[in-house]
Amino acid sequence: MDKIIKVIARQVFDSRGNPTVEAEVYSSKSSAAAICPSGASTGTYEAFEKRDNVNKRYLGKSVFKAVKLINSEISKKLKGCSVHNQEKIDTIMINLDGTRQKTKLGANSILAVSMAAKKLSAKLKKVPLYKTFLIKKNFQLPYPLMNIINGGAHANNGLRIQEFMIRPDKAKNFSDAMRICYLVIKNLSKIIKSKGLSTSVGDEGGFAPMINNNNQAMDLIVLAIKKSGFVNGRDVSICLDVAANELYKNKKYSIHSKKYLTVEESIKEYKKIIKKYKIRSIEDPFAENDWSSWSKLMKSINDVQLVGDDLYVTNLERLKKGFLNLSSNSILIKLNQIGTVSETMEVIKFAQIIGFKTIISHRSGDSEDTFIADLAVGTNSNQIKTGSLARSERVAKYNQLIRIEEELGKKARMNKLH
Ligand code: 2PG
Ligand code: MG
Repeated sequence: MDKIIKVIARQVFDSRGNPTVEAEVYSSKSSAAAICPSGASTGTYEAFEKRDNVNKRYLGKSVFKAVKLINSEISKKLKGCSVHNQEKIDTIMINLDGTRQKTKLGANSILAVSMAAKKLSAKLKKVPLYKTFLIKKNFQLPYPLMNIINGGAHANNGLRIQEFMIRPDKAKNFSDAMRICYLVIKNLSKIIKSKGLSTSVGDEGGFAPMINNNNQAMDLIVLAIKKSGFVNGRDVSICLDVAANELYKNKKYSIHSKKYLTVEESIKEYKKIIKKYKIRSIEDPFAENDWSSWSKLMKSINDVQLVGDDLYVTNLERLKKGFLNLSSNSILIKLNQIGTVSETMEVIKFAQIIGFKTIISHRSGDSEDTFIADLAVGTNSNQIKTGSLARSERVAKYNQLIRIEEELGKKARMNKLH
């Protein structure tokens, strides 16, 4: 039996330059490491991210306490446990923590260990990581949701909506999906430049030009799609992450302009832009506790993917509530919102049983770790959201999917959108 002999951790840095946790799990034969990502527009109900807070040497952001907990308590508890028993490993850590939101150990320490153990198990079994999740054959590649214009908390341009994404709906395979996105992004760059705007990028690799009007951003994307020889809404579609938690005050929303509108008025505006820009997917259109507005929107639109991110925070209880309330039809999956691989798998399984689309996602603060690319294929998740074709921490996930597609060869299939 392959047993864990020790776990060690260290403080490394994420793509925003902030400290984060890397954990390395050892058996007698081998070891594997994983890095925990970190969000900016976080939901209230996410699992807790442990930072030192008082350590002025790192502006309070260091993670030495989390690292120490892994090196001492977690390592001691996991010693002797089978590397291949992921549920047991995760349960031991969940129990050791003992809190609802993992506030004692921190989800950043627990998740880094959980992912590293999963990687080590695959390595020892000599199988690719993606083959160790739900699906054992007939693997499907996800559609990329590429965030090509950044706003909200991910840029400082004043754009209300956080993410303007494209999805290559008519892609024949994953490499073709990459080619389509590549063309649109390169044309978008030219268009932005020709308007005298900056082509520098935001936290997720999308352009962050100094424009502050949602429609202006979408006009640029429509033009780029057209210039690339594609039809908006058919070959490529525009998808949004509103991250509406950040735009909510006194039951009103400032999504569509700086002005705060009622829910009814906001829905009216949503319907207008859905029609005008042929938007196929909207994530977090309303705030995390505003369940009734989600259901109102669900009832008033057809054929649009409504994705719960801050609403569900990859949490089974919240997903069940959303299902019963008819709040959405899709869920964004982020490992560090819940804190272990096993709990993430439980949520994905349930979501797929109730007919929700599962979309695997990066965080705005991410790393070279490509775990989520394998997770997307290994769960036949419909889409993956991992930024634009810029910044290596984003591109790394896409490159891993290209490798997986190549390895699957003729057996590789693209997921189905409808
Ligand atoms: C989101 C994510 C990832 P963050 O809101 O979907 O794009 O952002 O990691 O900042 O929460
Ligand atoms: Mg989101």
